[in-house]
Amino acid sequence: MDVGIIMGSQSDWETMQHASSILEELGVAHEAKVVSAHRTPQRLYDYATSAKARGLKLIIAGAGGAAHLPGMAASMTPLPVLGVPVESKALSGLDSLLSIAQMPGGVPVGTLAIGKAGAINAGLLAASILALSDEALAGRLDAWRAAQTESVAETPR
Ligand code: RP5
Repeated sequence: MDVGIIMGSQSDWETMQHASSILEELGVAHEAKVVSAHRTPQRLYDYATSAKARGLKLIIAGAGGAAHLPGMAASMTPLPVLGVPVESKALSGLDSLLSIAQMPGGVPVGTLAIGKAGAINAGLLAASILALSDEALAGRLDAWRAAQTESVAETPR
């Protein structure tokens, strides 16, 4: 398993499934788990502290509102953590974005855009990081990008 996708709630899966789909498309081995910083702190501790030893290379963490999950995970693992701010009901994800992006110097979280776009880009970014040491994956990623470029019509329909 190369990538661990974690999310604060079952309700985040609607967003985070897009990270999973991209990794699936690119043939990157991954797992997805619900791990809440607030409701299941022991599960978070166990997940983050064992991630590297289990062989994970990178974590994608999505959460909404008071979104502590990515930052807390980053504090307990040396693996790169990509954070996805999930769109919240009260503040449309601005709270999630600021919670995830505004980490103190010393504990980095690579923060993506709010919602679906952020989840897709977290998957693509994870793939491009892993592709640095995986030529076959680099080839699949190049093909994915070429197909995306090809799909953009020059003339609007
Ligand atoms: C956060 O609270 C989760 O990441 C989720 O985005 C948000 C709402 O969770 P639920 O009340 O839907 O479980 O911890």
